[in-house]
Amino acid sequence: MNSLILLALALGGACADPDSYYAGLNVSSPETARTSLHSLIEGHTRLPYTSATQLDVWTVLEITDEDPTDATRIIDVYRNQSLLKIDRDYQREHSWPASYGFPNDVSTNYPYTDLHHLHLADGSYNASRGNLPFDWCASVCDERPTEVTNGIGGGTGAYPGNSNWRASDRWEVWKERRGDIARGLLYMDVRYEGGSHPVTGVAEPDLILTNERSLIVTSGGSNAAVAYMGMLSVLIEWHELDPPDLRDQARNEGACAAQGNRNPSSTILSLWSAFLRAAVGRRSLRQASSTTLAKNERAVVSLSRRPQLALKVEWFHTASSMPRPTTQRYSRL
Ligand SMILES: [Ca+2]
Ligand SMILES: [Ca+2]
Repeated sequence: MNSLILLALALGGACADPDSYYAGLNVSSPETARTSLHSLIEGHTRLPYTSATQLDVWTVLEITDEDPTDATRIIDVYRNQSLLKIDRDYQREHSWPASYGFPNDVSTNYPYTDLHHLHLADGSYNASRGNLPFDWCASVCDERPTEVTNGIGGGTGAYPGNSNWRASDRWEVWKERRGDIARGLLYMDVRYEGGSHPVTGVAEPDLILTNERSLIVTSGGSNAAVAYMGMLSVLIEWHELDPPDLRDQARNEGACAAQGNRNPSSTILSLWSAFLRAAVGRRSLRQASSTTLAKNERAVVSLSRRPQLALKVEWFHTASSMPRPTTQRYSRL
């Protein structure tokens, strides 16, 4: 029995049954879907970032990011190395940089230790990424190659290959992990909507994904009321190009077992994609008038509840590369 299952069995609770977890979802409109999703995923239990006596972020990440072929090792997110846990020669990467909205490791800071957006990362790559927004990096970029681990990664010299790419204003995640990163940030946008934690009453920031670079600024001192990260259109694209797989599911289950809430983007792919395009994108457009969605795409979403939690989603692409109108139907994974 692997470490993740042991952790889930030990902690159980809200994570035992996804259908029950999402039973309160109201999909009557994209807006109510967003609001009800937020209600379902807010109020999680905060783990300490580092603790000698309690379950902490280190322990859970070393389970969720475990090398599936060797339980004594982890695989780091950007360099794709398999590294021994006992050496702990890696760092904890805030994919939503803590400097954008929640800078300090204090006991009242929920996003700082939120497992859904934390990954284990090679220290030099973590430093190179810094707090750069995520974006495509097709020209004038430096390569940060991956290593071959379990048959994926490796190779250098040609864009995009299997490499991460960096410029002074952007970081492009390599192809196997770009969806993983995107889903963490998409979760953060919906999880943190301002207001206060429903159990502890602690004030929380409103974290918002945007395409407007001028909004993405560091926040000193304590948590910001509102903070931005991007690029929204790219992250939605990455989520769809690199959909959830067994690693994402393991991460979701492990994080939920530990802190008590799920990342819907790893569970309800179809709803999440359509919902983001319609609700997150639309809201972001209202807040930043110069923001545009990627590639002329416009979502028209129809969500309906079939028996149980099965969801039907249709949307019409207006991208020039696709027939129009095109209807795609998805069911819940
Ligand atoms: Ca992936
Ligand atoms: Ca938000």
